Amino acid sequence: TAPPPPPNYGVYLVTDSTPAILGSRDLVEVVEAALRGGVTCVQYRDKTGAQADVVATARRLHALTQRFGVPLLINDRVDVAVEVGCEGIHIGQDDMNVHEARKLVGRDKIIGVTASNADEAIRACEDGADYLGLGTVYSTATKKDTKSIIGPSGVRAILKAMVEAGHGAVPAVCIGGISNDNAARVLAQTNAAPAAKPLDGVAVVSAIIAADDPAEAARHLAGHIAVAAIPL
Ligand code: TZP
Ligand code: MG
Repeated sequence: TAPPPPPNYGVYLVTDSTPAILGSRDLVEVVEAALRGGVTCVQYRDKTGAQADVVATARRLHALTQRFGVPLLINDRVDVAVEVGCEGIHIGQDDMNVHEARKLVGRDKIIGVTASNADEAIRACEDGADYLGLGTVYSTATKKDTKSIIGPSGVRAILKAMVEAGHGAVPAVCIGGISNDNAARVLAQTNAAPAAKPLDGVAVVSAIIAADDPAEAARHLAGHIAVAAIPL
């Protein structure tokens, strides 16, 4: 069979199951609303759930994302992705490396890597990452990460370094503290001419998962992406 089309990373939703962000709602229902609103890619991120629960939720999410024709990636837990047979994984700098992950998931799955500087980004590209998440852009309660706050200028610098190292074709999104209030500004600052390479989208957690109306939040973000001339 033909390989699946390359994913659209425009409005990239990363999930969070903690009460502080999800509240008492059902994650799968929130993700369904977000998909109706226009989310183009979903990463299931659960750092603490028991394996059996995470596998069960991942299966429900995968049934849902398949209905919408959107890829489902699993954060860190490569074994879950393999068991569920979803489209790929996302790993950070402290997780297994891309080579090991590739052996486990296979050639046809998507491997995303978080990078907070040019060295990490270029190494990930050389190791065969399929896309990069660049950040943390702004400090955020969702990830208590104070050492790698890079701002739009840091994202721009990484994109430039990627192009200079010959990896301009690797898709990239930014992540960390992106909201409906600042998304347009972040995209404008990052992609302003002469951009080495524009971002392919923005990744958010709380802007959608914690929103009163996740569908409306996703729709709003999709509007910013469209204005930034990123094809959806
Ligand atoms: N990686 C870098 S920042 C972050 C992750 C998973 C969390 C982003 O959450 P939010 O709520 O979109 O700021
Ligand atoms: Mg990780």
